[in-house]
Amino acid sequence: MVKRGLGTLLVCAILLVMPVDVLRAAKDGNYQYDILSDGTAEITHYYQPSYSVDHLIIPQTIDGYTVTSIGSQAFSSCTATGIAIPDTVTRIKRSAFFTCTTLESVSLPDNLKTIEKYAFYGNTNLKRIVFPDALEEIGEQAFFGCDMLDSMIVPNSLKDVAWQVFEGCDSLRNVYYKGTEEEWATLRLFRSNVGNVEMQSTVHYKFDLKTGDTNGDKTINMMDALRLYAATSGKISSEPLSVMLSDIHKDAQVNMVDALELYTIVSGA
Ligand SMILES: [Ca+2]
Ligand SMILES: [Ca+2]
Repeated sequence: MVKRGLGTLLVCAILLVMPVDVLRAAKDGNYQYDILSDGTAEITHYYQPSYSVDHLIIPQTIDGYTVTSIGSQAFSSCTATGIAIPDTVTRIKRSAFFTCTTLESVSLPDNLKTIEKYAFYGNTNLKRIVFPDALEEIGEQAFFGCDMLDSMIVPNSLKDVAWQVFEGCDSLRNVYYKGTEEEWATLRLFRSNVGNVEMQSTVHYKFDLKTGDTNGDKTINMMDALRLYAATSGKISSEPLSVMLSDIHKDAQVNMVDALELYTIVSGA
């Protein structure tokens, strides 16, 4: 009787430690994933292929399930130079892209709300980052040691910033903030950083350059498409800001494909 009681207790204990929001796990190609309780998918592991992948585009759906979450450590030590995360993703979990030391550019999803702790920790080649307008929180040391990061765009939707998010980002020089100076002061983005990241970088307030507005005149038209074409075909030297905001095709690289896509959009073709 006691034995049976213990058995029941053990089963209960096992059920208690099982994650309740995961219905089942599966694998499709290079991606291992869990199906969450809302019927969407979380990528839990990426199996790197034997051939090198330069620019990795993470799919919006796997086996018909919409990808909404990048799981803990899913892409840690990934060797791609660019990664595009689909707009369906709202959460990037702890250490998801931990020490991806070859990663130079990442395209974050438009609907991203949360970047958990250590998410991009030690991405020593990451140069720029555009945080999307939906972003609300960034966890501790999320970009710790990204020592090539030189500029970033920060939305005023961001409210919750943990400590030492940009510790060791010694190359950071320009922060383009979409809010006011007063909002910036309450955000405390560089909270608890030990180094002098805050002192050496300039914050530009009320930044409102839109994606695709490559000449910065507040409208997006054929002139922008032509300018982007010229920039990506080497006819004019590209400006960092318009480059940062010209990944129309969202594959973590700015090239002639983006110019053609912008041309198609503005010409209504
Ligand atoms: Ca324009
Ligand atoms: Ca692109």
